[in-house]
Amino acid sequence: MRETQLVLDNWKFKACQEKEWMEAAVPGCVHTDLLRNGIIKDPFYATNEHDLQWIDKIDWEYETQFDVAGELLQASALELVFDGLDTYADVYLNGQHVLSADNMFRTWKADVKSIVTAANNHLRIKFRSPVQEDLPKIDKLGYNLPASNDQSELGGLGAQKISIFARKAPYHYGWDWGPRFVTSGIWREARLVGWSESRIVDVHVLQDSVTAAQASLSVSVEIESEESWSGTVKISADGQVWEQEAALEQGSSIVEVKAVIEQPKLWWSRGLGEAHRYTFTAELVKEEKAVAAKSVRTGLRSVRLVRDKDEKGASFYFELNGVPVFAKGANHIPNDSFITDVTDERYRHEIAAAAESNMNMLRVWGGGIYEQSVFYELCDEYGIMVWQDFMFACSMYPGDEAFLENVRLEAIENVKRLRNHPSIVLWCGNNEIDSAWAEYDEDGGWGWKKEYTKEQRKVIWSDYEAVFHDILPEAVAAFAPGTQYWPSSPLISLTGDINQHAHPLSAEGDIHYWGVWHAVEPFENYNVKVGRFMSEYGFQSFPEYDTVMTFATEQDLALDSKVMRAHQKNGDGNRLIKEYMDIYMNQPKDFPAFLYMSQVLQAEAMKMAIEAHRRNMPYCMGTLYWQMNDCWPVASWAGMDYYGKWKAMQYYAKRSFADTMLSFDRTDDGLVNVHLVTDLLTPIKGELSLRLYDFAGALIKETSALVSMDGNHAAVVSSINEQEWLYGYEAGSVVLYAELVQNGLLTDNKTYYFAKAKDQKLTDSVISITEVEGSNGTAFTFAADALAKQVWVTAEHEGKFSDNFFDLIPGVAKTVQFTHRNEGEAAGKPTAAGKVQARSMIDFLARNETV
Ligand code: BMA
Repeated sequence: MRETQLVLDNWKFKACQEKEWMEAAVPGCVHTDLLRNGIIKDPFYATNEHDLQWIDKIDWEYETQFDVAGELLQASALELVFDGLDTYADVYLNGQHVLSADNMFRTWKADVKSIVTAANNHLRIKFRSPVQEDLPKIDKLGYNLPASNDQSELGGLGAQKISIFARKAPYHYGWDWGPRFVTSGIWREARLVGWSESRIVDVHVLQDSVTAAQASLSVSVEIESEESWSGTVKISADGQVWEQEAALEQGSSIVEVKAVIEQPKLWWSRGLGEAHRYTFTAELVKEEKAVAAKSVRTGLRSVRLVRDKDEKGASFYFELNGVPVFAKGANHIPNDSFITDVTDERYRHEIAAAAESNMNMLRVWGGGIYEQSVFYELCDEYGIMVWQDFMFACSMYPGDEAFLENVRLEAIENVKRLRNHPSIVLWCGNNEIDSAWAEYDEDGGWGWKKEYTKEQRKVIWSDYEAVFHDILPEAVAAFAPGTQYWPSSPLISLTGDINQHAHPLSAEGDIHYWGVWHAVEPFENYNVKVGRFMSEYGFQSFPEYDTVMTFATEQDLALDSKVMRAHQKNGDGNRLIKEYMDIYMNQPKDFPAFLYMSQVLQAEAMKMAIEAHRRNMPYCMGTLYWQMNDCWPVASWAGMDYYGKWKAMQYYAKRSFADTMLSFDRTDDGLVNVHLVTDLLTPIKGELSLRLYDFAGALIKETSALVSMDGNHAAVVSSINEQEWLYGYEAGSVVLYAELVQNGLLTDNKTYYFAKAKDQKLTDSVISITEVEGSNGTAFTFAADALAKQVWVTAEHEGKFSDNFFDLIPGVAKTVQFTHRNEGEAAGKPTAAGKVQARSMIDFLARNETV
C-alpha cells in the first residue's frame, strides 16, 4: 500500500483555564485565532501590542476529532505527524499521552497504530506557556544569559531574558524592528500518515561533482520497511533511469544509487543563466510493481566558498559552476510576526522583488525561522542563492545535555529537509555571537563578558563552542556533505585567538558594518569601510503614509507620539533618522513629507554603500544590506514594507544592483571618476557619454568615448576634472549625466551632483505625465521642465512601477511600466494603473528653506 494521509483539521482551541471552545485555524497560533474570534484587537494597530502580553503567560489547548476510513485504517503502520509545534506541547490521542514537544523547529511523530479507531478519535494538544516553562531555568542556571534584543521588559518580565532557553523563533520575543508576540500553536501541517510494507522516507541527490560536461550524483534513498525483502530501487530524471538491486532489512535502510548525467543543464544564479531544475523520482520496485515512490526537485551546480589568502588578507566569495559570483542582495527576516499568515503569494512577492531588484542572494538571518519550503522553492526557481543561518542570534545559549541534544536533532532535521535546494550555498552557525562575545579580545565585543565570573565565562564559551564549532558543523558535514559551514556571521576565520573576531576593517572573512547608523558615522564612510564580503549594513526609514495609516490616526502623526514610538523598536531610531536628515537634507514641510524624505535619505545611503562595495570588486565580492522585509508595519531598515510596498530604497537598490552599472565617485584631488561594473560574463563594448546640464535643462558640456571592459569586472572608464567642467557654473545648479549605450541600446545611466543635497538649488518643476500610446494605461512617460529629484510616482491601483524615485532632467524623459499586484492570472502582468501622480523633492520641502 502506498503511503496515505489524512490532514487534520476542524480544530477548536481555548485557554486551559476557560470553558468555552472557539474555532481555530491550523496551521496557525493562539494570537491569530484570538483575533479571528474577535477576542483581541488587531495586534499591529496602535499600541495594541502592549495589551496582548498576557497571552504568553497562560496555557492553551487545541483539540479536534477525526474518523479514519478505508485504506488508512487498514495501514499496518499509523503515525501522527506534526511538522511544527510551537513550542512546549503535550499531545494526547484518545486520552493517551503520545508525545511531548519542546522545539518549534523540529518535526514531531508518534506511532498511534494501537490507539486509532475508525470513528471519533479525539486529539488534544496542550501548549504550556513558554514563559512559565522557561522562567525557572534562570534560577537553575544561576545567572541571566545575554540576549540583546529580547524585549523582556515589554513582556512584563523585567530583566529576565528567557528567549535563549526555548528553541523557538528568537524574534517572537521582540527585536529592534519587531514586536514581542510569544506565540503558541500548531504552526505547520498536522496529519495522520499510514503505510504498509515499505515506504520511501527521504531522497537526497548528493552532487559528487558537477561540470558542464558531466554531473556525477549519488542518490540516497531512505527506506522504511516492515519486513525484509529484495527488489530494485529505481531513479529517474529527465528521461534517464538508473537502477540498483537492493536487499532491505526490516526497519530503516539507505540505498545509494549512482547516477551520471552528461552535459547537464546547470542551475545558475539570476543574471548568469537559467536556474534549471531537474525532478528526480525514486521508486521501490518489488516483483515488477512499484510499491513506493517519492520525487524531489533539485538543480545541478557546483558551489564553493573561496577563502584564498592574498596579499591583503583572504578572499571571501562564492564560486558557482566555476564562476566567481559577486553576491548582491539582502538579509531576510520572517515576513510576519505570525508566520502562518504568510501566503504563498506573499513569499512569491518577496522573492520576485529580490529577482527584479537584480539580486542573486538572500541571507536567511538567524533570529527568525528555518523558512517554509515554499521560500526555498522560489529561491531555486528565481536563481536566488541562500546564505542560511541556523536560528541563533545576538545571545548566548545554555549548554546542558538536553539543550544540546535538542539542537543536534534540530540541525539534522533542517539540514535534511533543505539539502536538495540548489539555492542554499552556505550554512552559518549564528548571527553576530562570535563578535558580540569576543572571547579572545578582553575589551572587545558588546561588553557581555564583564557580567560574569571567570568560571561562568568558561562555561558560557565552552557551551558556545559545543554548538557552533561541533554540533552544527557535524550535522552539515554528515547530512549535506560538501556544503560550506561558516561558524558565525561576521567572522574573520576560526583562529582561536584575537584574530578571529570580525571588525569593520578586516581584510578577511565577512563584515557587518554598522558604523553608519548605530555609531552615527557619516554616510561617506561607506566608501572606506569596505570588506571582502559585506553581509550586513543598513539605514532605517519609515514606511509610506498609507502604511503608517494602517496603525495610526492623524492625531498620532508626530515622531514622539505614543503610537509612532511603539512602531519604532530601535531605541535611538527616530533620533538617528532626524539627526542624519538634518545633516544631509533640507527640512520636510510636514509629517507625510518627513516620511517621504526618510525614505530618500535611506535610499541615498544604501546607494552609496552598495555602489562602493561593487566598485571594489574583486576585493569585495558580496553586499547584503540589512534588511529585505518587515514582519509588521514599522520604521525599520527594510527596503520593502510589511505590505510588500517598495520603499524608495528598493528602487535605488534595483538600479545599484543592475548587472551592468555605472557609478561615480570623487577623489580628494577633484577628479570625478566614472566606474563601470558588470557581473555579466560577456565583455562590455559601448559608447559612454557624459553630459553636463544646468537644472533648467540647458546642455553645457558633452563628451563621449568608446569604452570596453572584460566581463565580471569593475574599472574606472572615464575621469573628468571637476574644476574644468564646473568652470563658470555653480556646483549646486548643475548635474552630470552619464549614459552607456551598447549596440544602440541603453545599458545604464546615472546622475552625479557636485553639491550636497542641501546645497542644490532646486526650483519648482512641472512634471508631465503621458500615457504611452497603445499601452492601455500601463506605461507612462514622465518629463520635467526643471530638474526634478527623487520623483515619486504613485498610482490609483495597488502595484508598482518598473522604476520610481528617479531624477528627471529636462529633455531626458523617462518611461516606466506599471504592474498590478494581485493573485492568480494577472499577477505581475502589466495592468492599468488608474490615475497616476508624480511628485518630487521640491514638493515635500518646507518653503522657507533654501530650495
Ligand atoms: C544586525 C542584525 C539584527 C538587527 C540589525 C539592526 O545586527 O543582525 O540583529 O536587527 O542589526 O540593528
